[in-house]
Amino acid sequence: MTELALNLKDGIKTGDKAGAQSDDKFEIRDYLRLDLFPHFLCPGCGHGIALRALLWAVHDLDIEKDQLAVVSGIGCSGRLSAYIDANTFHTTHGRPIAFATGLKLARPDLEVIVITGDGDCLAIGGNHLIHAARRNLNITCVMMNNEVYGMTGGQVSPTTSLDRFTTTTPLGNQEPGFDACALARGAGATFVGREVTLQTTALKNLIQEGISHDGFSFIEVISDCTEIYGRKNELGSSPEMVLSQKRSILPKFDGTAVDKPFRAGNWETGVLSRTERPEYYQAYRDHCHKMLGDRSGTKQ
Ligand SMILES: Cc1ncc(C[n+]2csc(CCOP(=O)(O)OP(=O)(O)O)c2C)c(N)n1
Ligand code: SF4
Repeated sequence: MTELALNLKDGIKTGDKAGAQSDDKFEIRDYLRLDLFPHFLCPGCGHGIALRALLWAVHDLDIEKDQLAVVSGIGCSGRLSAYIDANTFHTTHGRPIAFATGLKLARPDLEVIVITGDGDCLAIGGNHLIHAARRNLNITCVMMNNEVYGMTGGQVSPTTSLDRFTTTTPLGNQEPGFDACALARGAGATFVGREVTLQTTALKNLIQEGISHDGFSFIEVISDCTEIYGRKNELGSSPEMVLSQKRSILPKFDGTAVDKPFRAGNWETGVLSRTERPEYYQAYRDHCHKMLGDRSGTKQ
């Protein structure tokens, strides 16, 4: 895939490092397509804070815009890629990891980041998540978990907490929610972490570590759908919702939560697991060289 083909949106300046424009001080505006503003997020939506943390991490890692590719699915979370001034792909519902996999294999030089939601990533896209984790390709998946299908009006999702009201659970949800981090870790993700939007600096640092990790990184952002989920469950205003995130953090990760139904009120945060094993692109390349030999065709 050519670089030209990657620059789907107008406005990206090749070789432009936004940090250079602002004396290395992070200015979110340097990374946004301001011509698309005003953005569509509801006031107080946690996804906006998550986007800021992600772009701040990109800034601190000195990733040039033309080296960054952000792939997203469909949802309020999925819509975020459109606002990022880099190579962006707004793909189909549940498929951003599949698109990102093809992109990374074709252009391993790019920093490939997936933005997805709990519905996009764990329901329709669940298969892609587990196989990407198994493969250990060097991409970073940032999943924004607001426990609901926000964009389509608030249907139940795989992470909806027990007894919560959604448009499809009018009497309260009775399905135990998913622990996405446990799933990703079990499937083989070599970097797994979770953070709440209230702790934006910690979230930025976590995303930064995930991007720096050589292998499949899965980061769950505890986000808030204030307008639909919050309103329907009488969870209060946006500040009240983010403050309740903080009360839901467990003081220390002891590994036992994996066996319990995952629900609001027992989140382990920070880096939950980090392991080393061969990264897929490099391992596949080395294997091909071994089997097919170098350019002279000699097997090694
Ligand atoms: C194949 C397909 N099925 C269903 C939809 C409708 N749809 C759009 S977004 C969405 C859910 C998004 O929820 P989530 O990923 O949690 O993102 P959020 O909006 O909460 O950020 C659904 C079901 C679709 N666009 N395509
Ligand atoms: S519907 Fe919910 S998730 Fe979507 S922008 Fe509004 S608050 Fe955010």
